[in-house]
Amino acid sequence: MPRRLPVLLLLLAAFVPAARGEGPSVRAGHVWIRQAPPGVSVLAGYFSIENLTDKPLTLTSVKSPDFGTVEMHESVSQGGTESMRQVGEVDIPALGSVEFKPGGYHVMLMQPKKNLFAGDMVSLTLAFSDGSELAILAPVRRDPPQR
Ligand SMILES: [Cu+2]
Repeated sequence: MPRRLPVLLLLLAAFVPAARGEGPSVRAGHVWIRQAPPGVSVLAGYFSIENLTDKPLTLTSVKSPDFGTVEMHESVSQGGTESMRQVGEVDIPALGSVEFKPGGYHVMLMQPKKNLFAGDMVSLTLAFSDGSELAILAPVRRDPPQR
């Protein structure tokens, strides 16, 4: 029954603005991506996320149009050995924040679609458990930004 489709689309259109009207639930800061050494096609990205709501939130995914795959990782040191593991999600406490930084949480940006150098900007989209998304622009840098 093809005549049903326009009605469904109208309903969806009516719902989307309502969901957006609640304002941002998160804020990002200290955003940067470390330029990869020559010959390395995996980059690490860092940022802090602040939960502006009074309810716990979960960061459920990070995506970028400039990379084939983006994973969330956590660096762990065990018995003097540094390693990292993939994490499916990261909790951000109510009115709290989480830091993605060297030696801790980071995003692993893999399968780059172009060469990226210091000064380039990468767009990232962070998705959260409340259905909200945050689009951020991350500068590629050789060194961490000054705090
Ligand atoms: Cu990693």
